[in-house]
Amino acid sequence: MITSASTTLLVEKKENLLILTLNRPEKRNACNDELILSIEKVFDQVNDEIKCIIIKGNGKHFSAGLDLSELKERDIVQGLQHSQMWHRVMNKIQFAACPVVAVLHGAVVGGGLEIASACHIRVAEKSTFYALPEGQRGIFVGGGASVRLPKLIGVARMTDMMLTGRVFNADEGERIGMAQYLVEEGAGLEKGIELASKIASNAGLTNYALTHVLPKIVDSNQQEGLMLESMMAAMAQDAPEAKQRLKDFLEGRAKKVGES
Ligand code: 1HE
Repeated sequence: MITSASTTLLVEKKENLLILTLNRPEKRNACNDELILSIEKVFDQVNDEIKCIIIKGNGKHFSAGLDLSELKERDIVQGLQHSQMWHRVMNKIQFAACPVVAVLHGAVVGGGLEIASACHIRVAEKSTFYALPEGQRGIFVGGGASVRLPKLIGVARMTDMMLTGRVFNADEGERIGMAQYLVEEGAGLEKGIELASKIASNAGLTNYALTHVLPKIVDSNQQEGLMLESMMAAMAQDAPEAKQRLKDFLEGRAKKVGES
């Protein structure tokens, strides 16, 4: 059984899905070390039984980011180590054993946006807003936003958010690539579960290729990227599950594109 080390993170198993809830609503799910390390402990326990993970927030907001009350008297080395601790945990989300869906509402700011951008798919309810208040607080992002966020929204938009404190609302966020799905208030979890169930029905190797190999292809130069793609394509098509799925389609047993 997968368990949480702290009440700041709730864990619920729903068939082959795992639903994680950031649970410090009185502090707007501000992420203290206890919460971040609890996320790591849960991801360390994920086994083959779990096919997709959902992360959401309890209360009015997804997350207010780093718990600023813990950012007091760190020296430079401690600051580096703290940022690298976040990097380690965000990598565990991005390179988890299965895909991860974020369900967003309210504030998705600072470190909250870093958690969301480490996930593979983002569903946003209408109340969602995105910001990087680090710029105004006199600090810098430290949880991987400078690597992951420009891939979603572009360098210029991230720079604007930090230089000017620009806040994007849910509609704008969906248009610029923060979230792939925009849903009515309160409908995020249902949509997240619907998507997670589809993801869970894919061949494991396809999901692995998308979450572990695609990011490496994107970070490669063209020649290396194309070779990685060819190798992944060859491995995927050779798997018995792929052969069965292709046979099912050719013999009329599989769904057509667009059929649910
Ligand atoms: C907090 C935090 C926090 C709330 N750390 N305690 N993040 C920020 O700069 C965002 C700061 N937070 C806000 O702008 C607002 O709280 C919200 C817009 C997110 C929500 O507003 P609201 O009106 O719903 O809540 P609130 O009344 O502001 O906050 C409720 C309580 O949560 C209050 O504490 P209380 O004891 O007075 O009740 C707040 O102090 C507390 N709280 N946000 C600590 N962030 C890996 S590096 C990442 C770097 C960053 O993430 S920097 C960005 C930090």
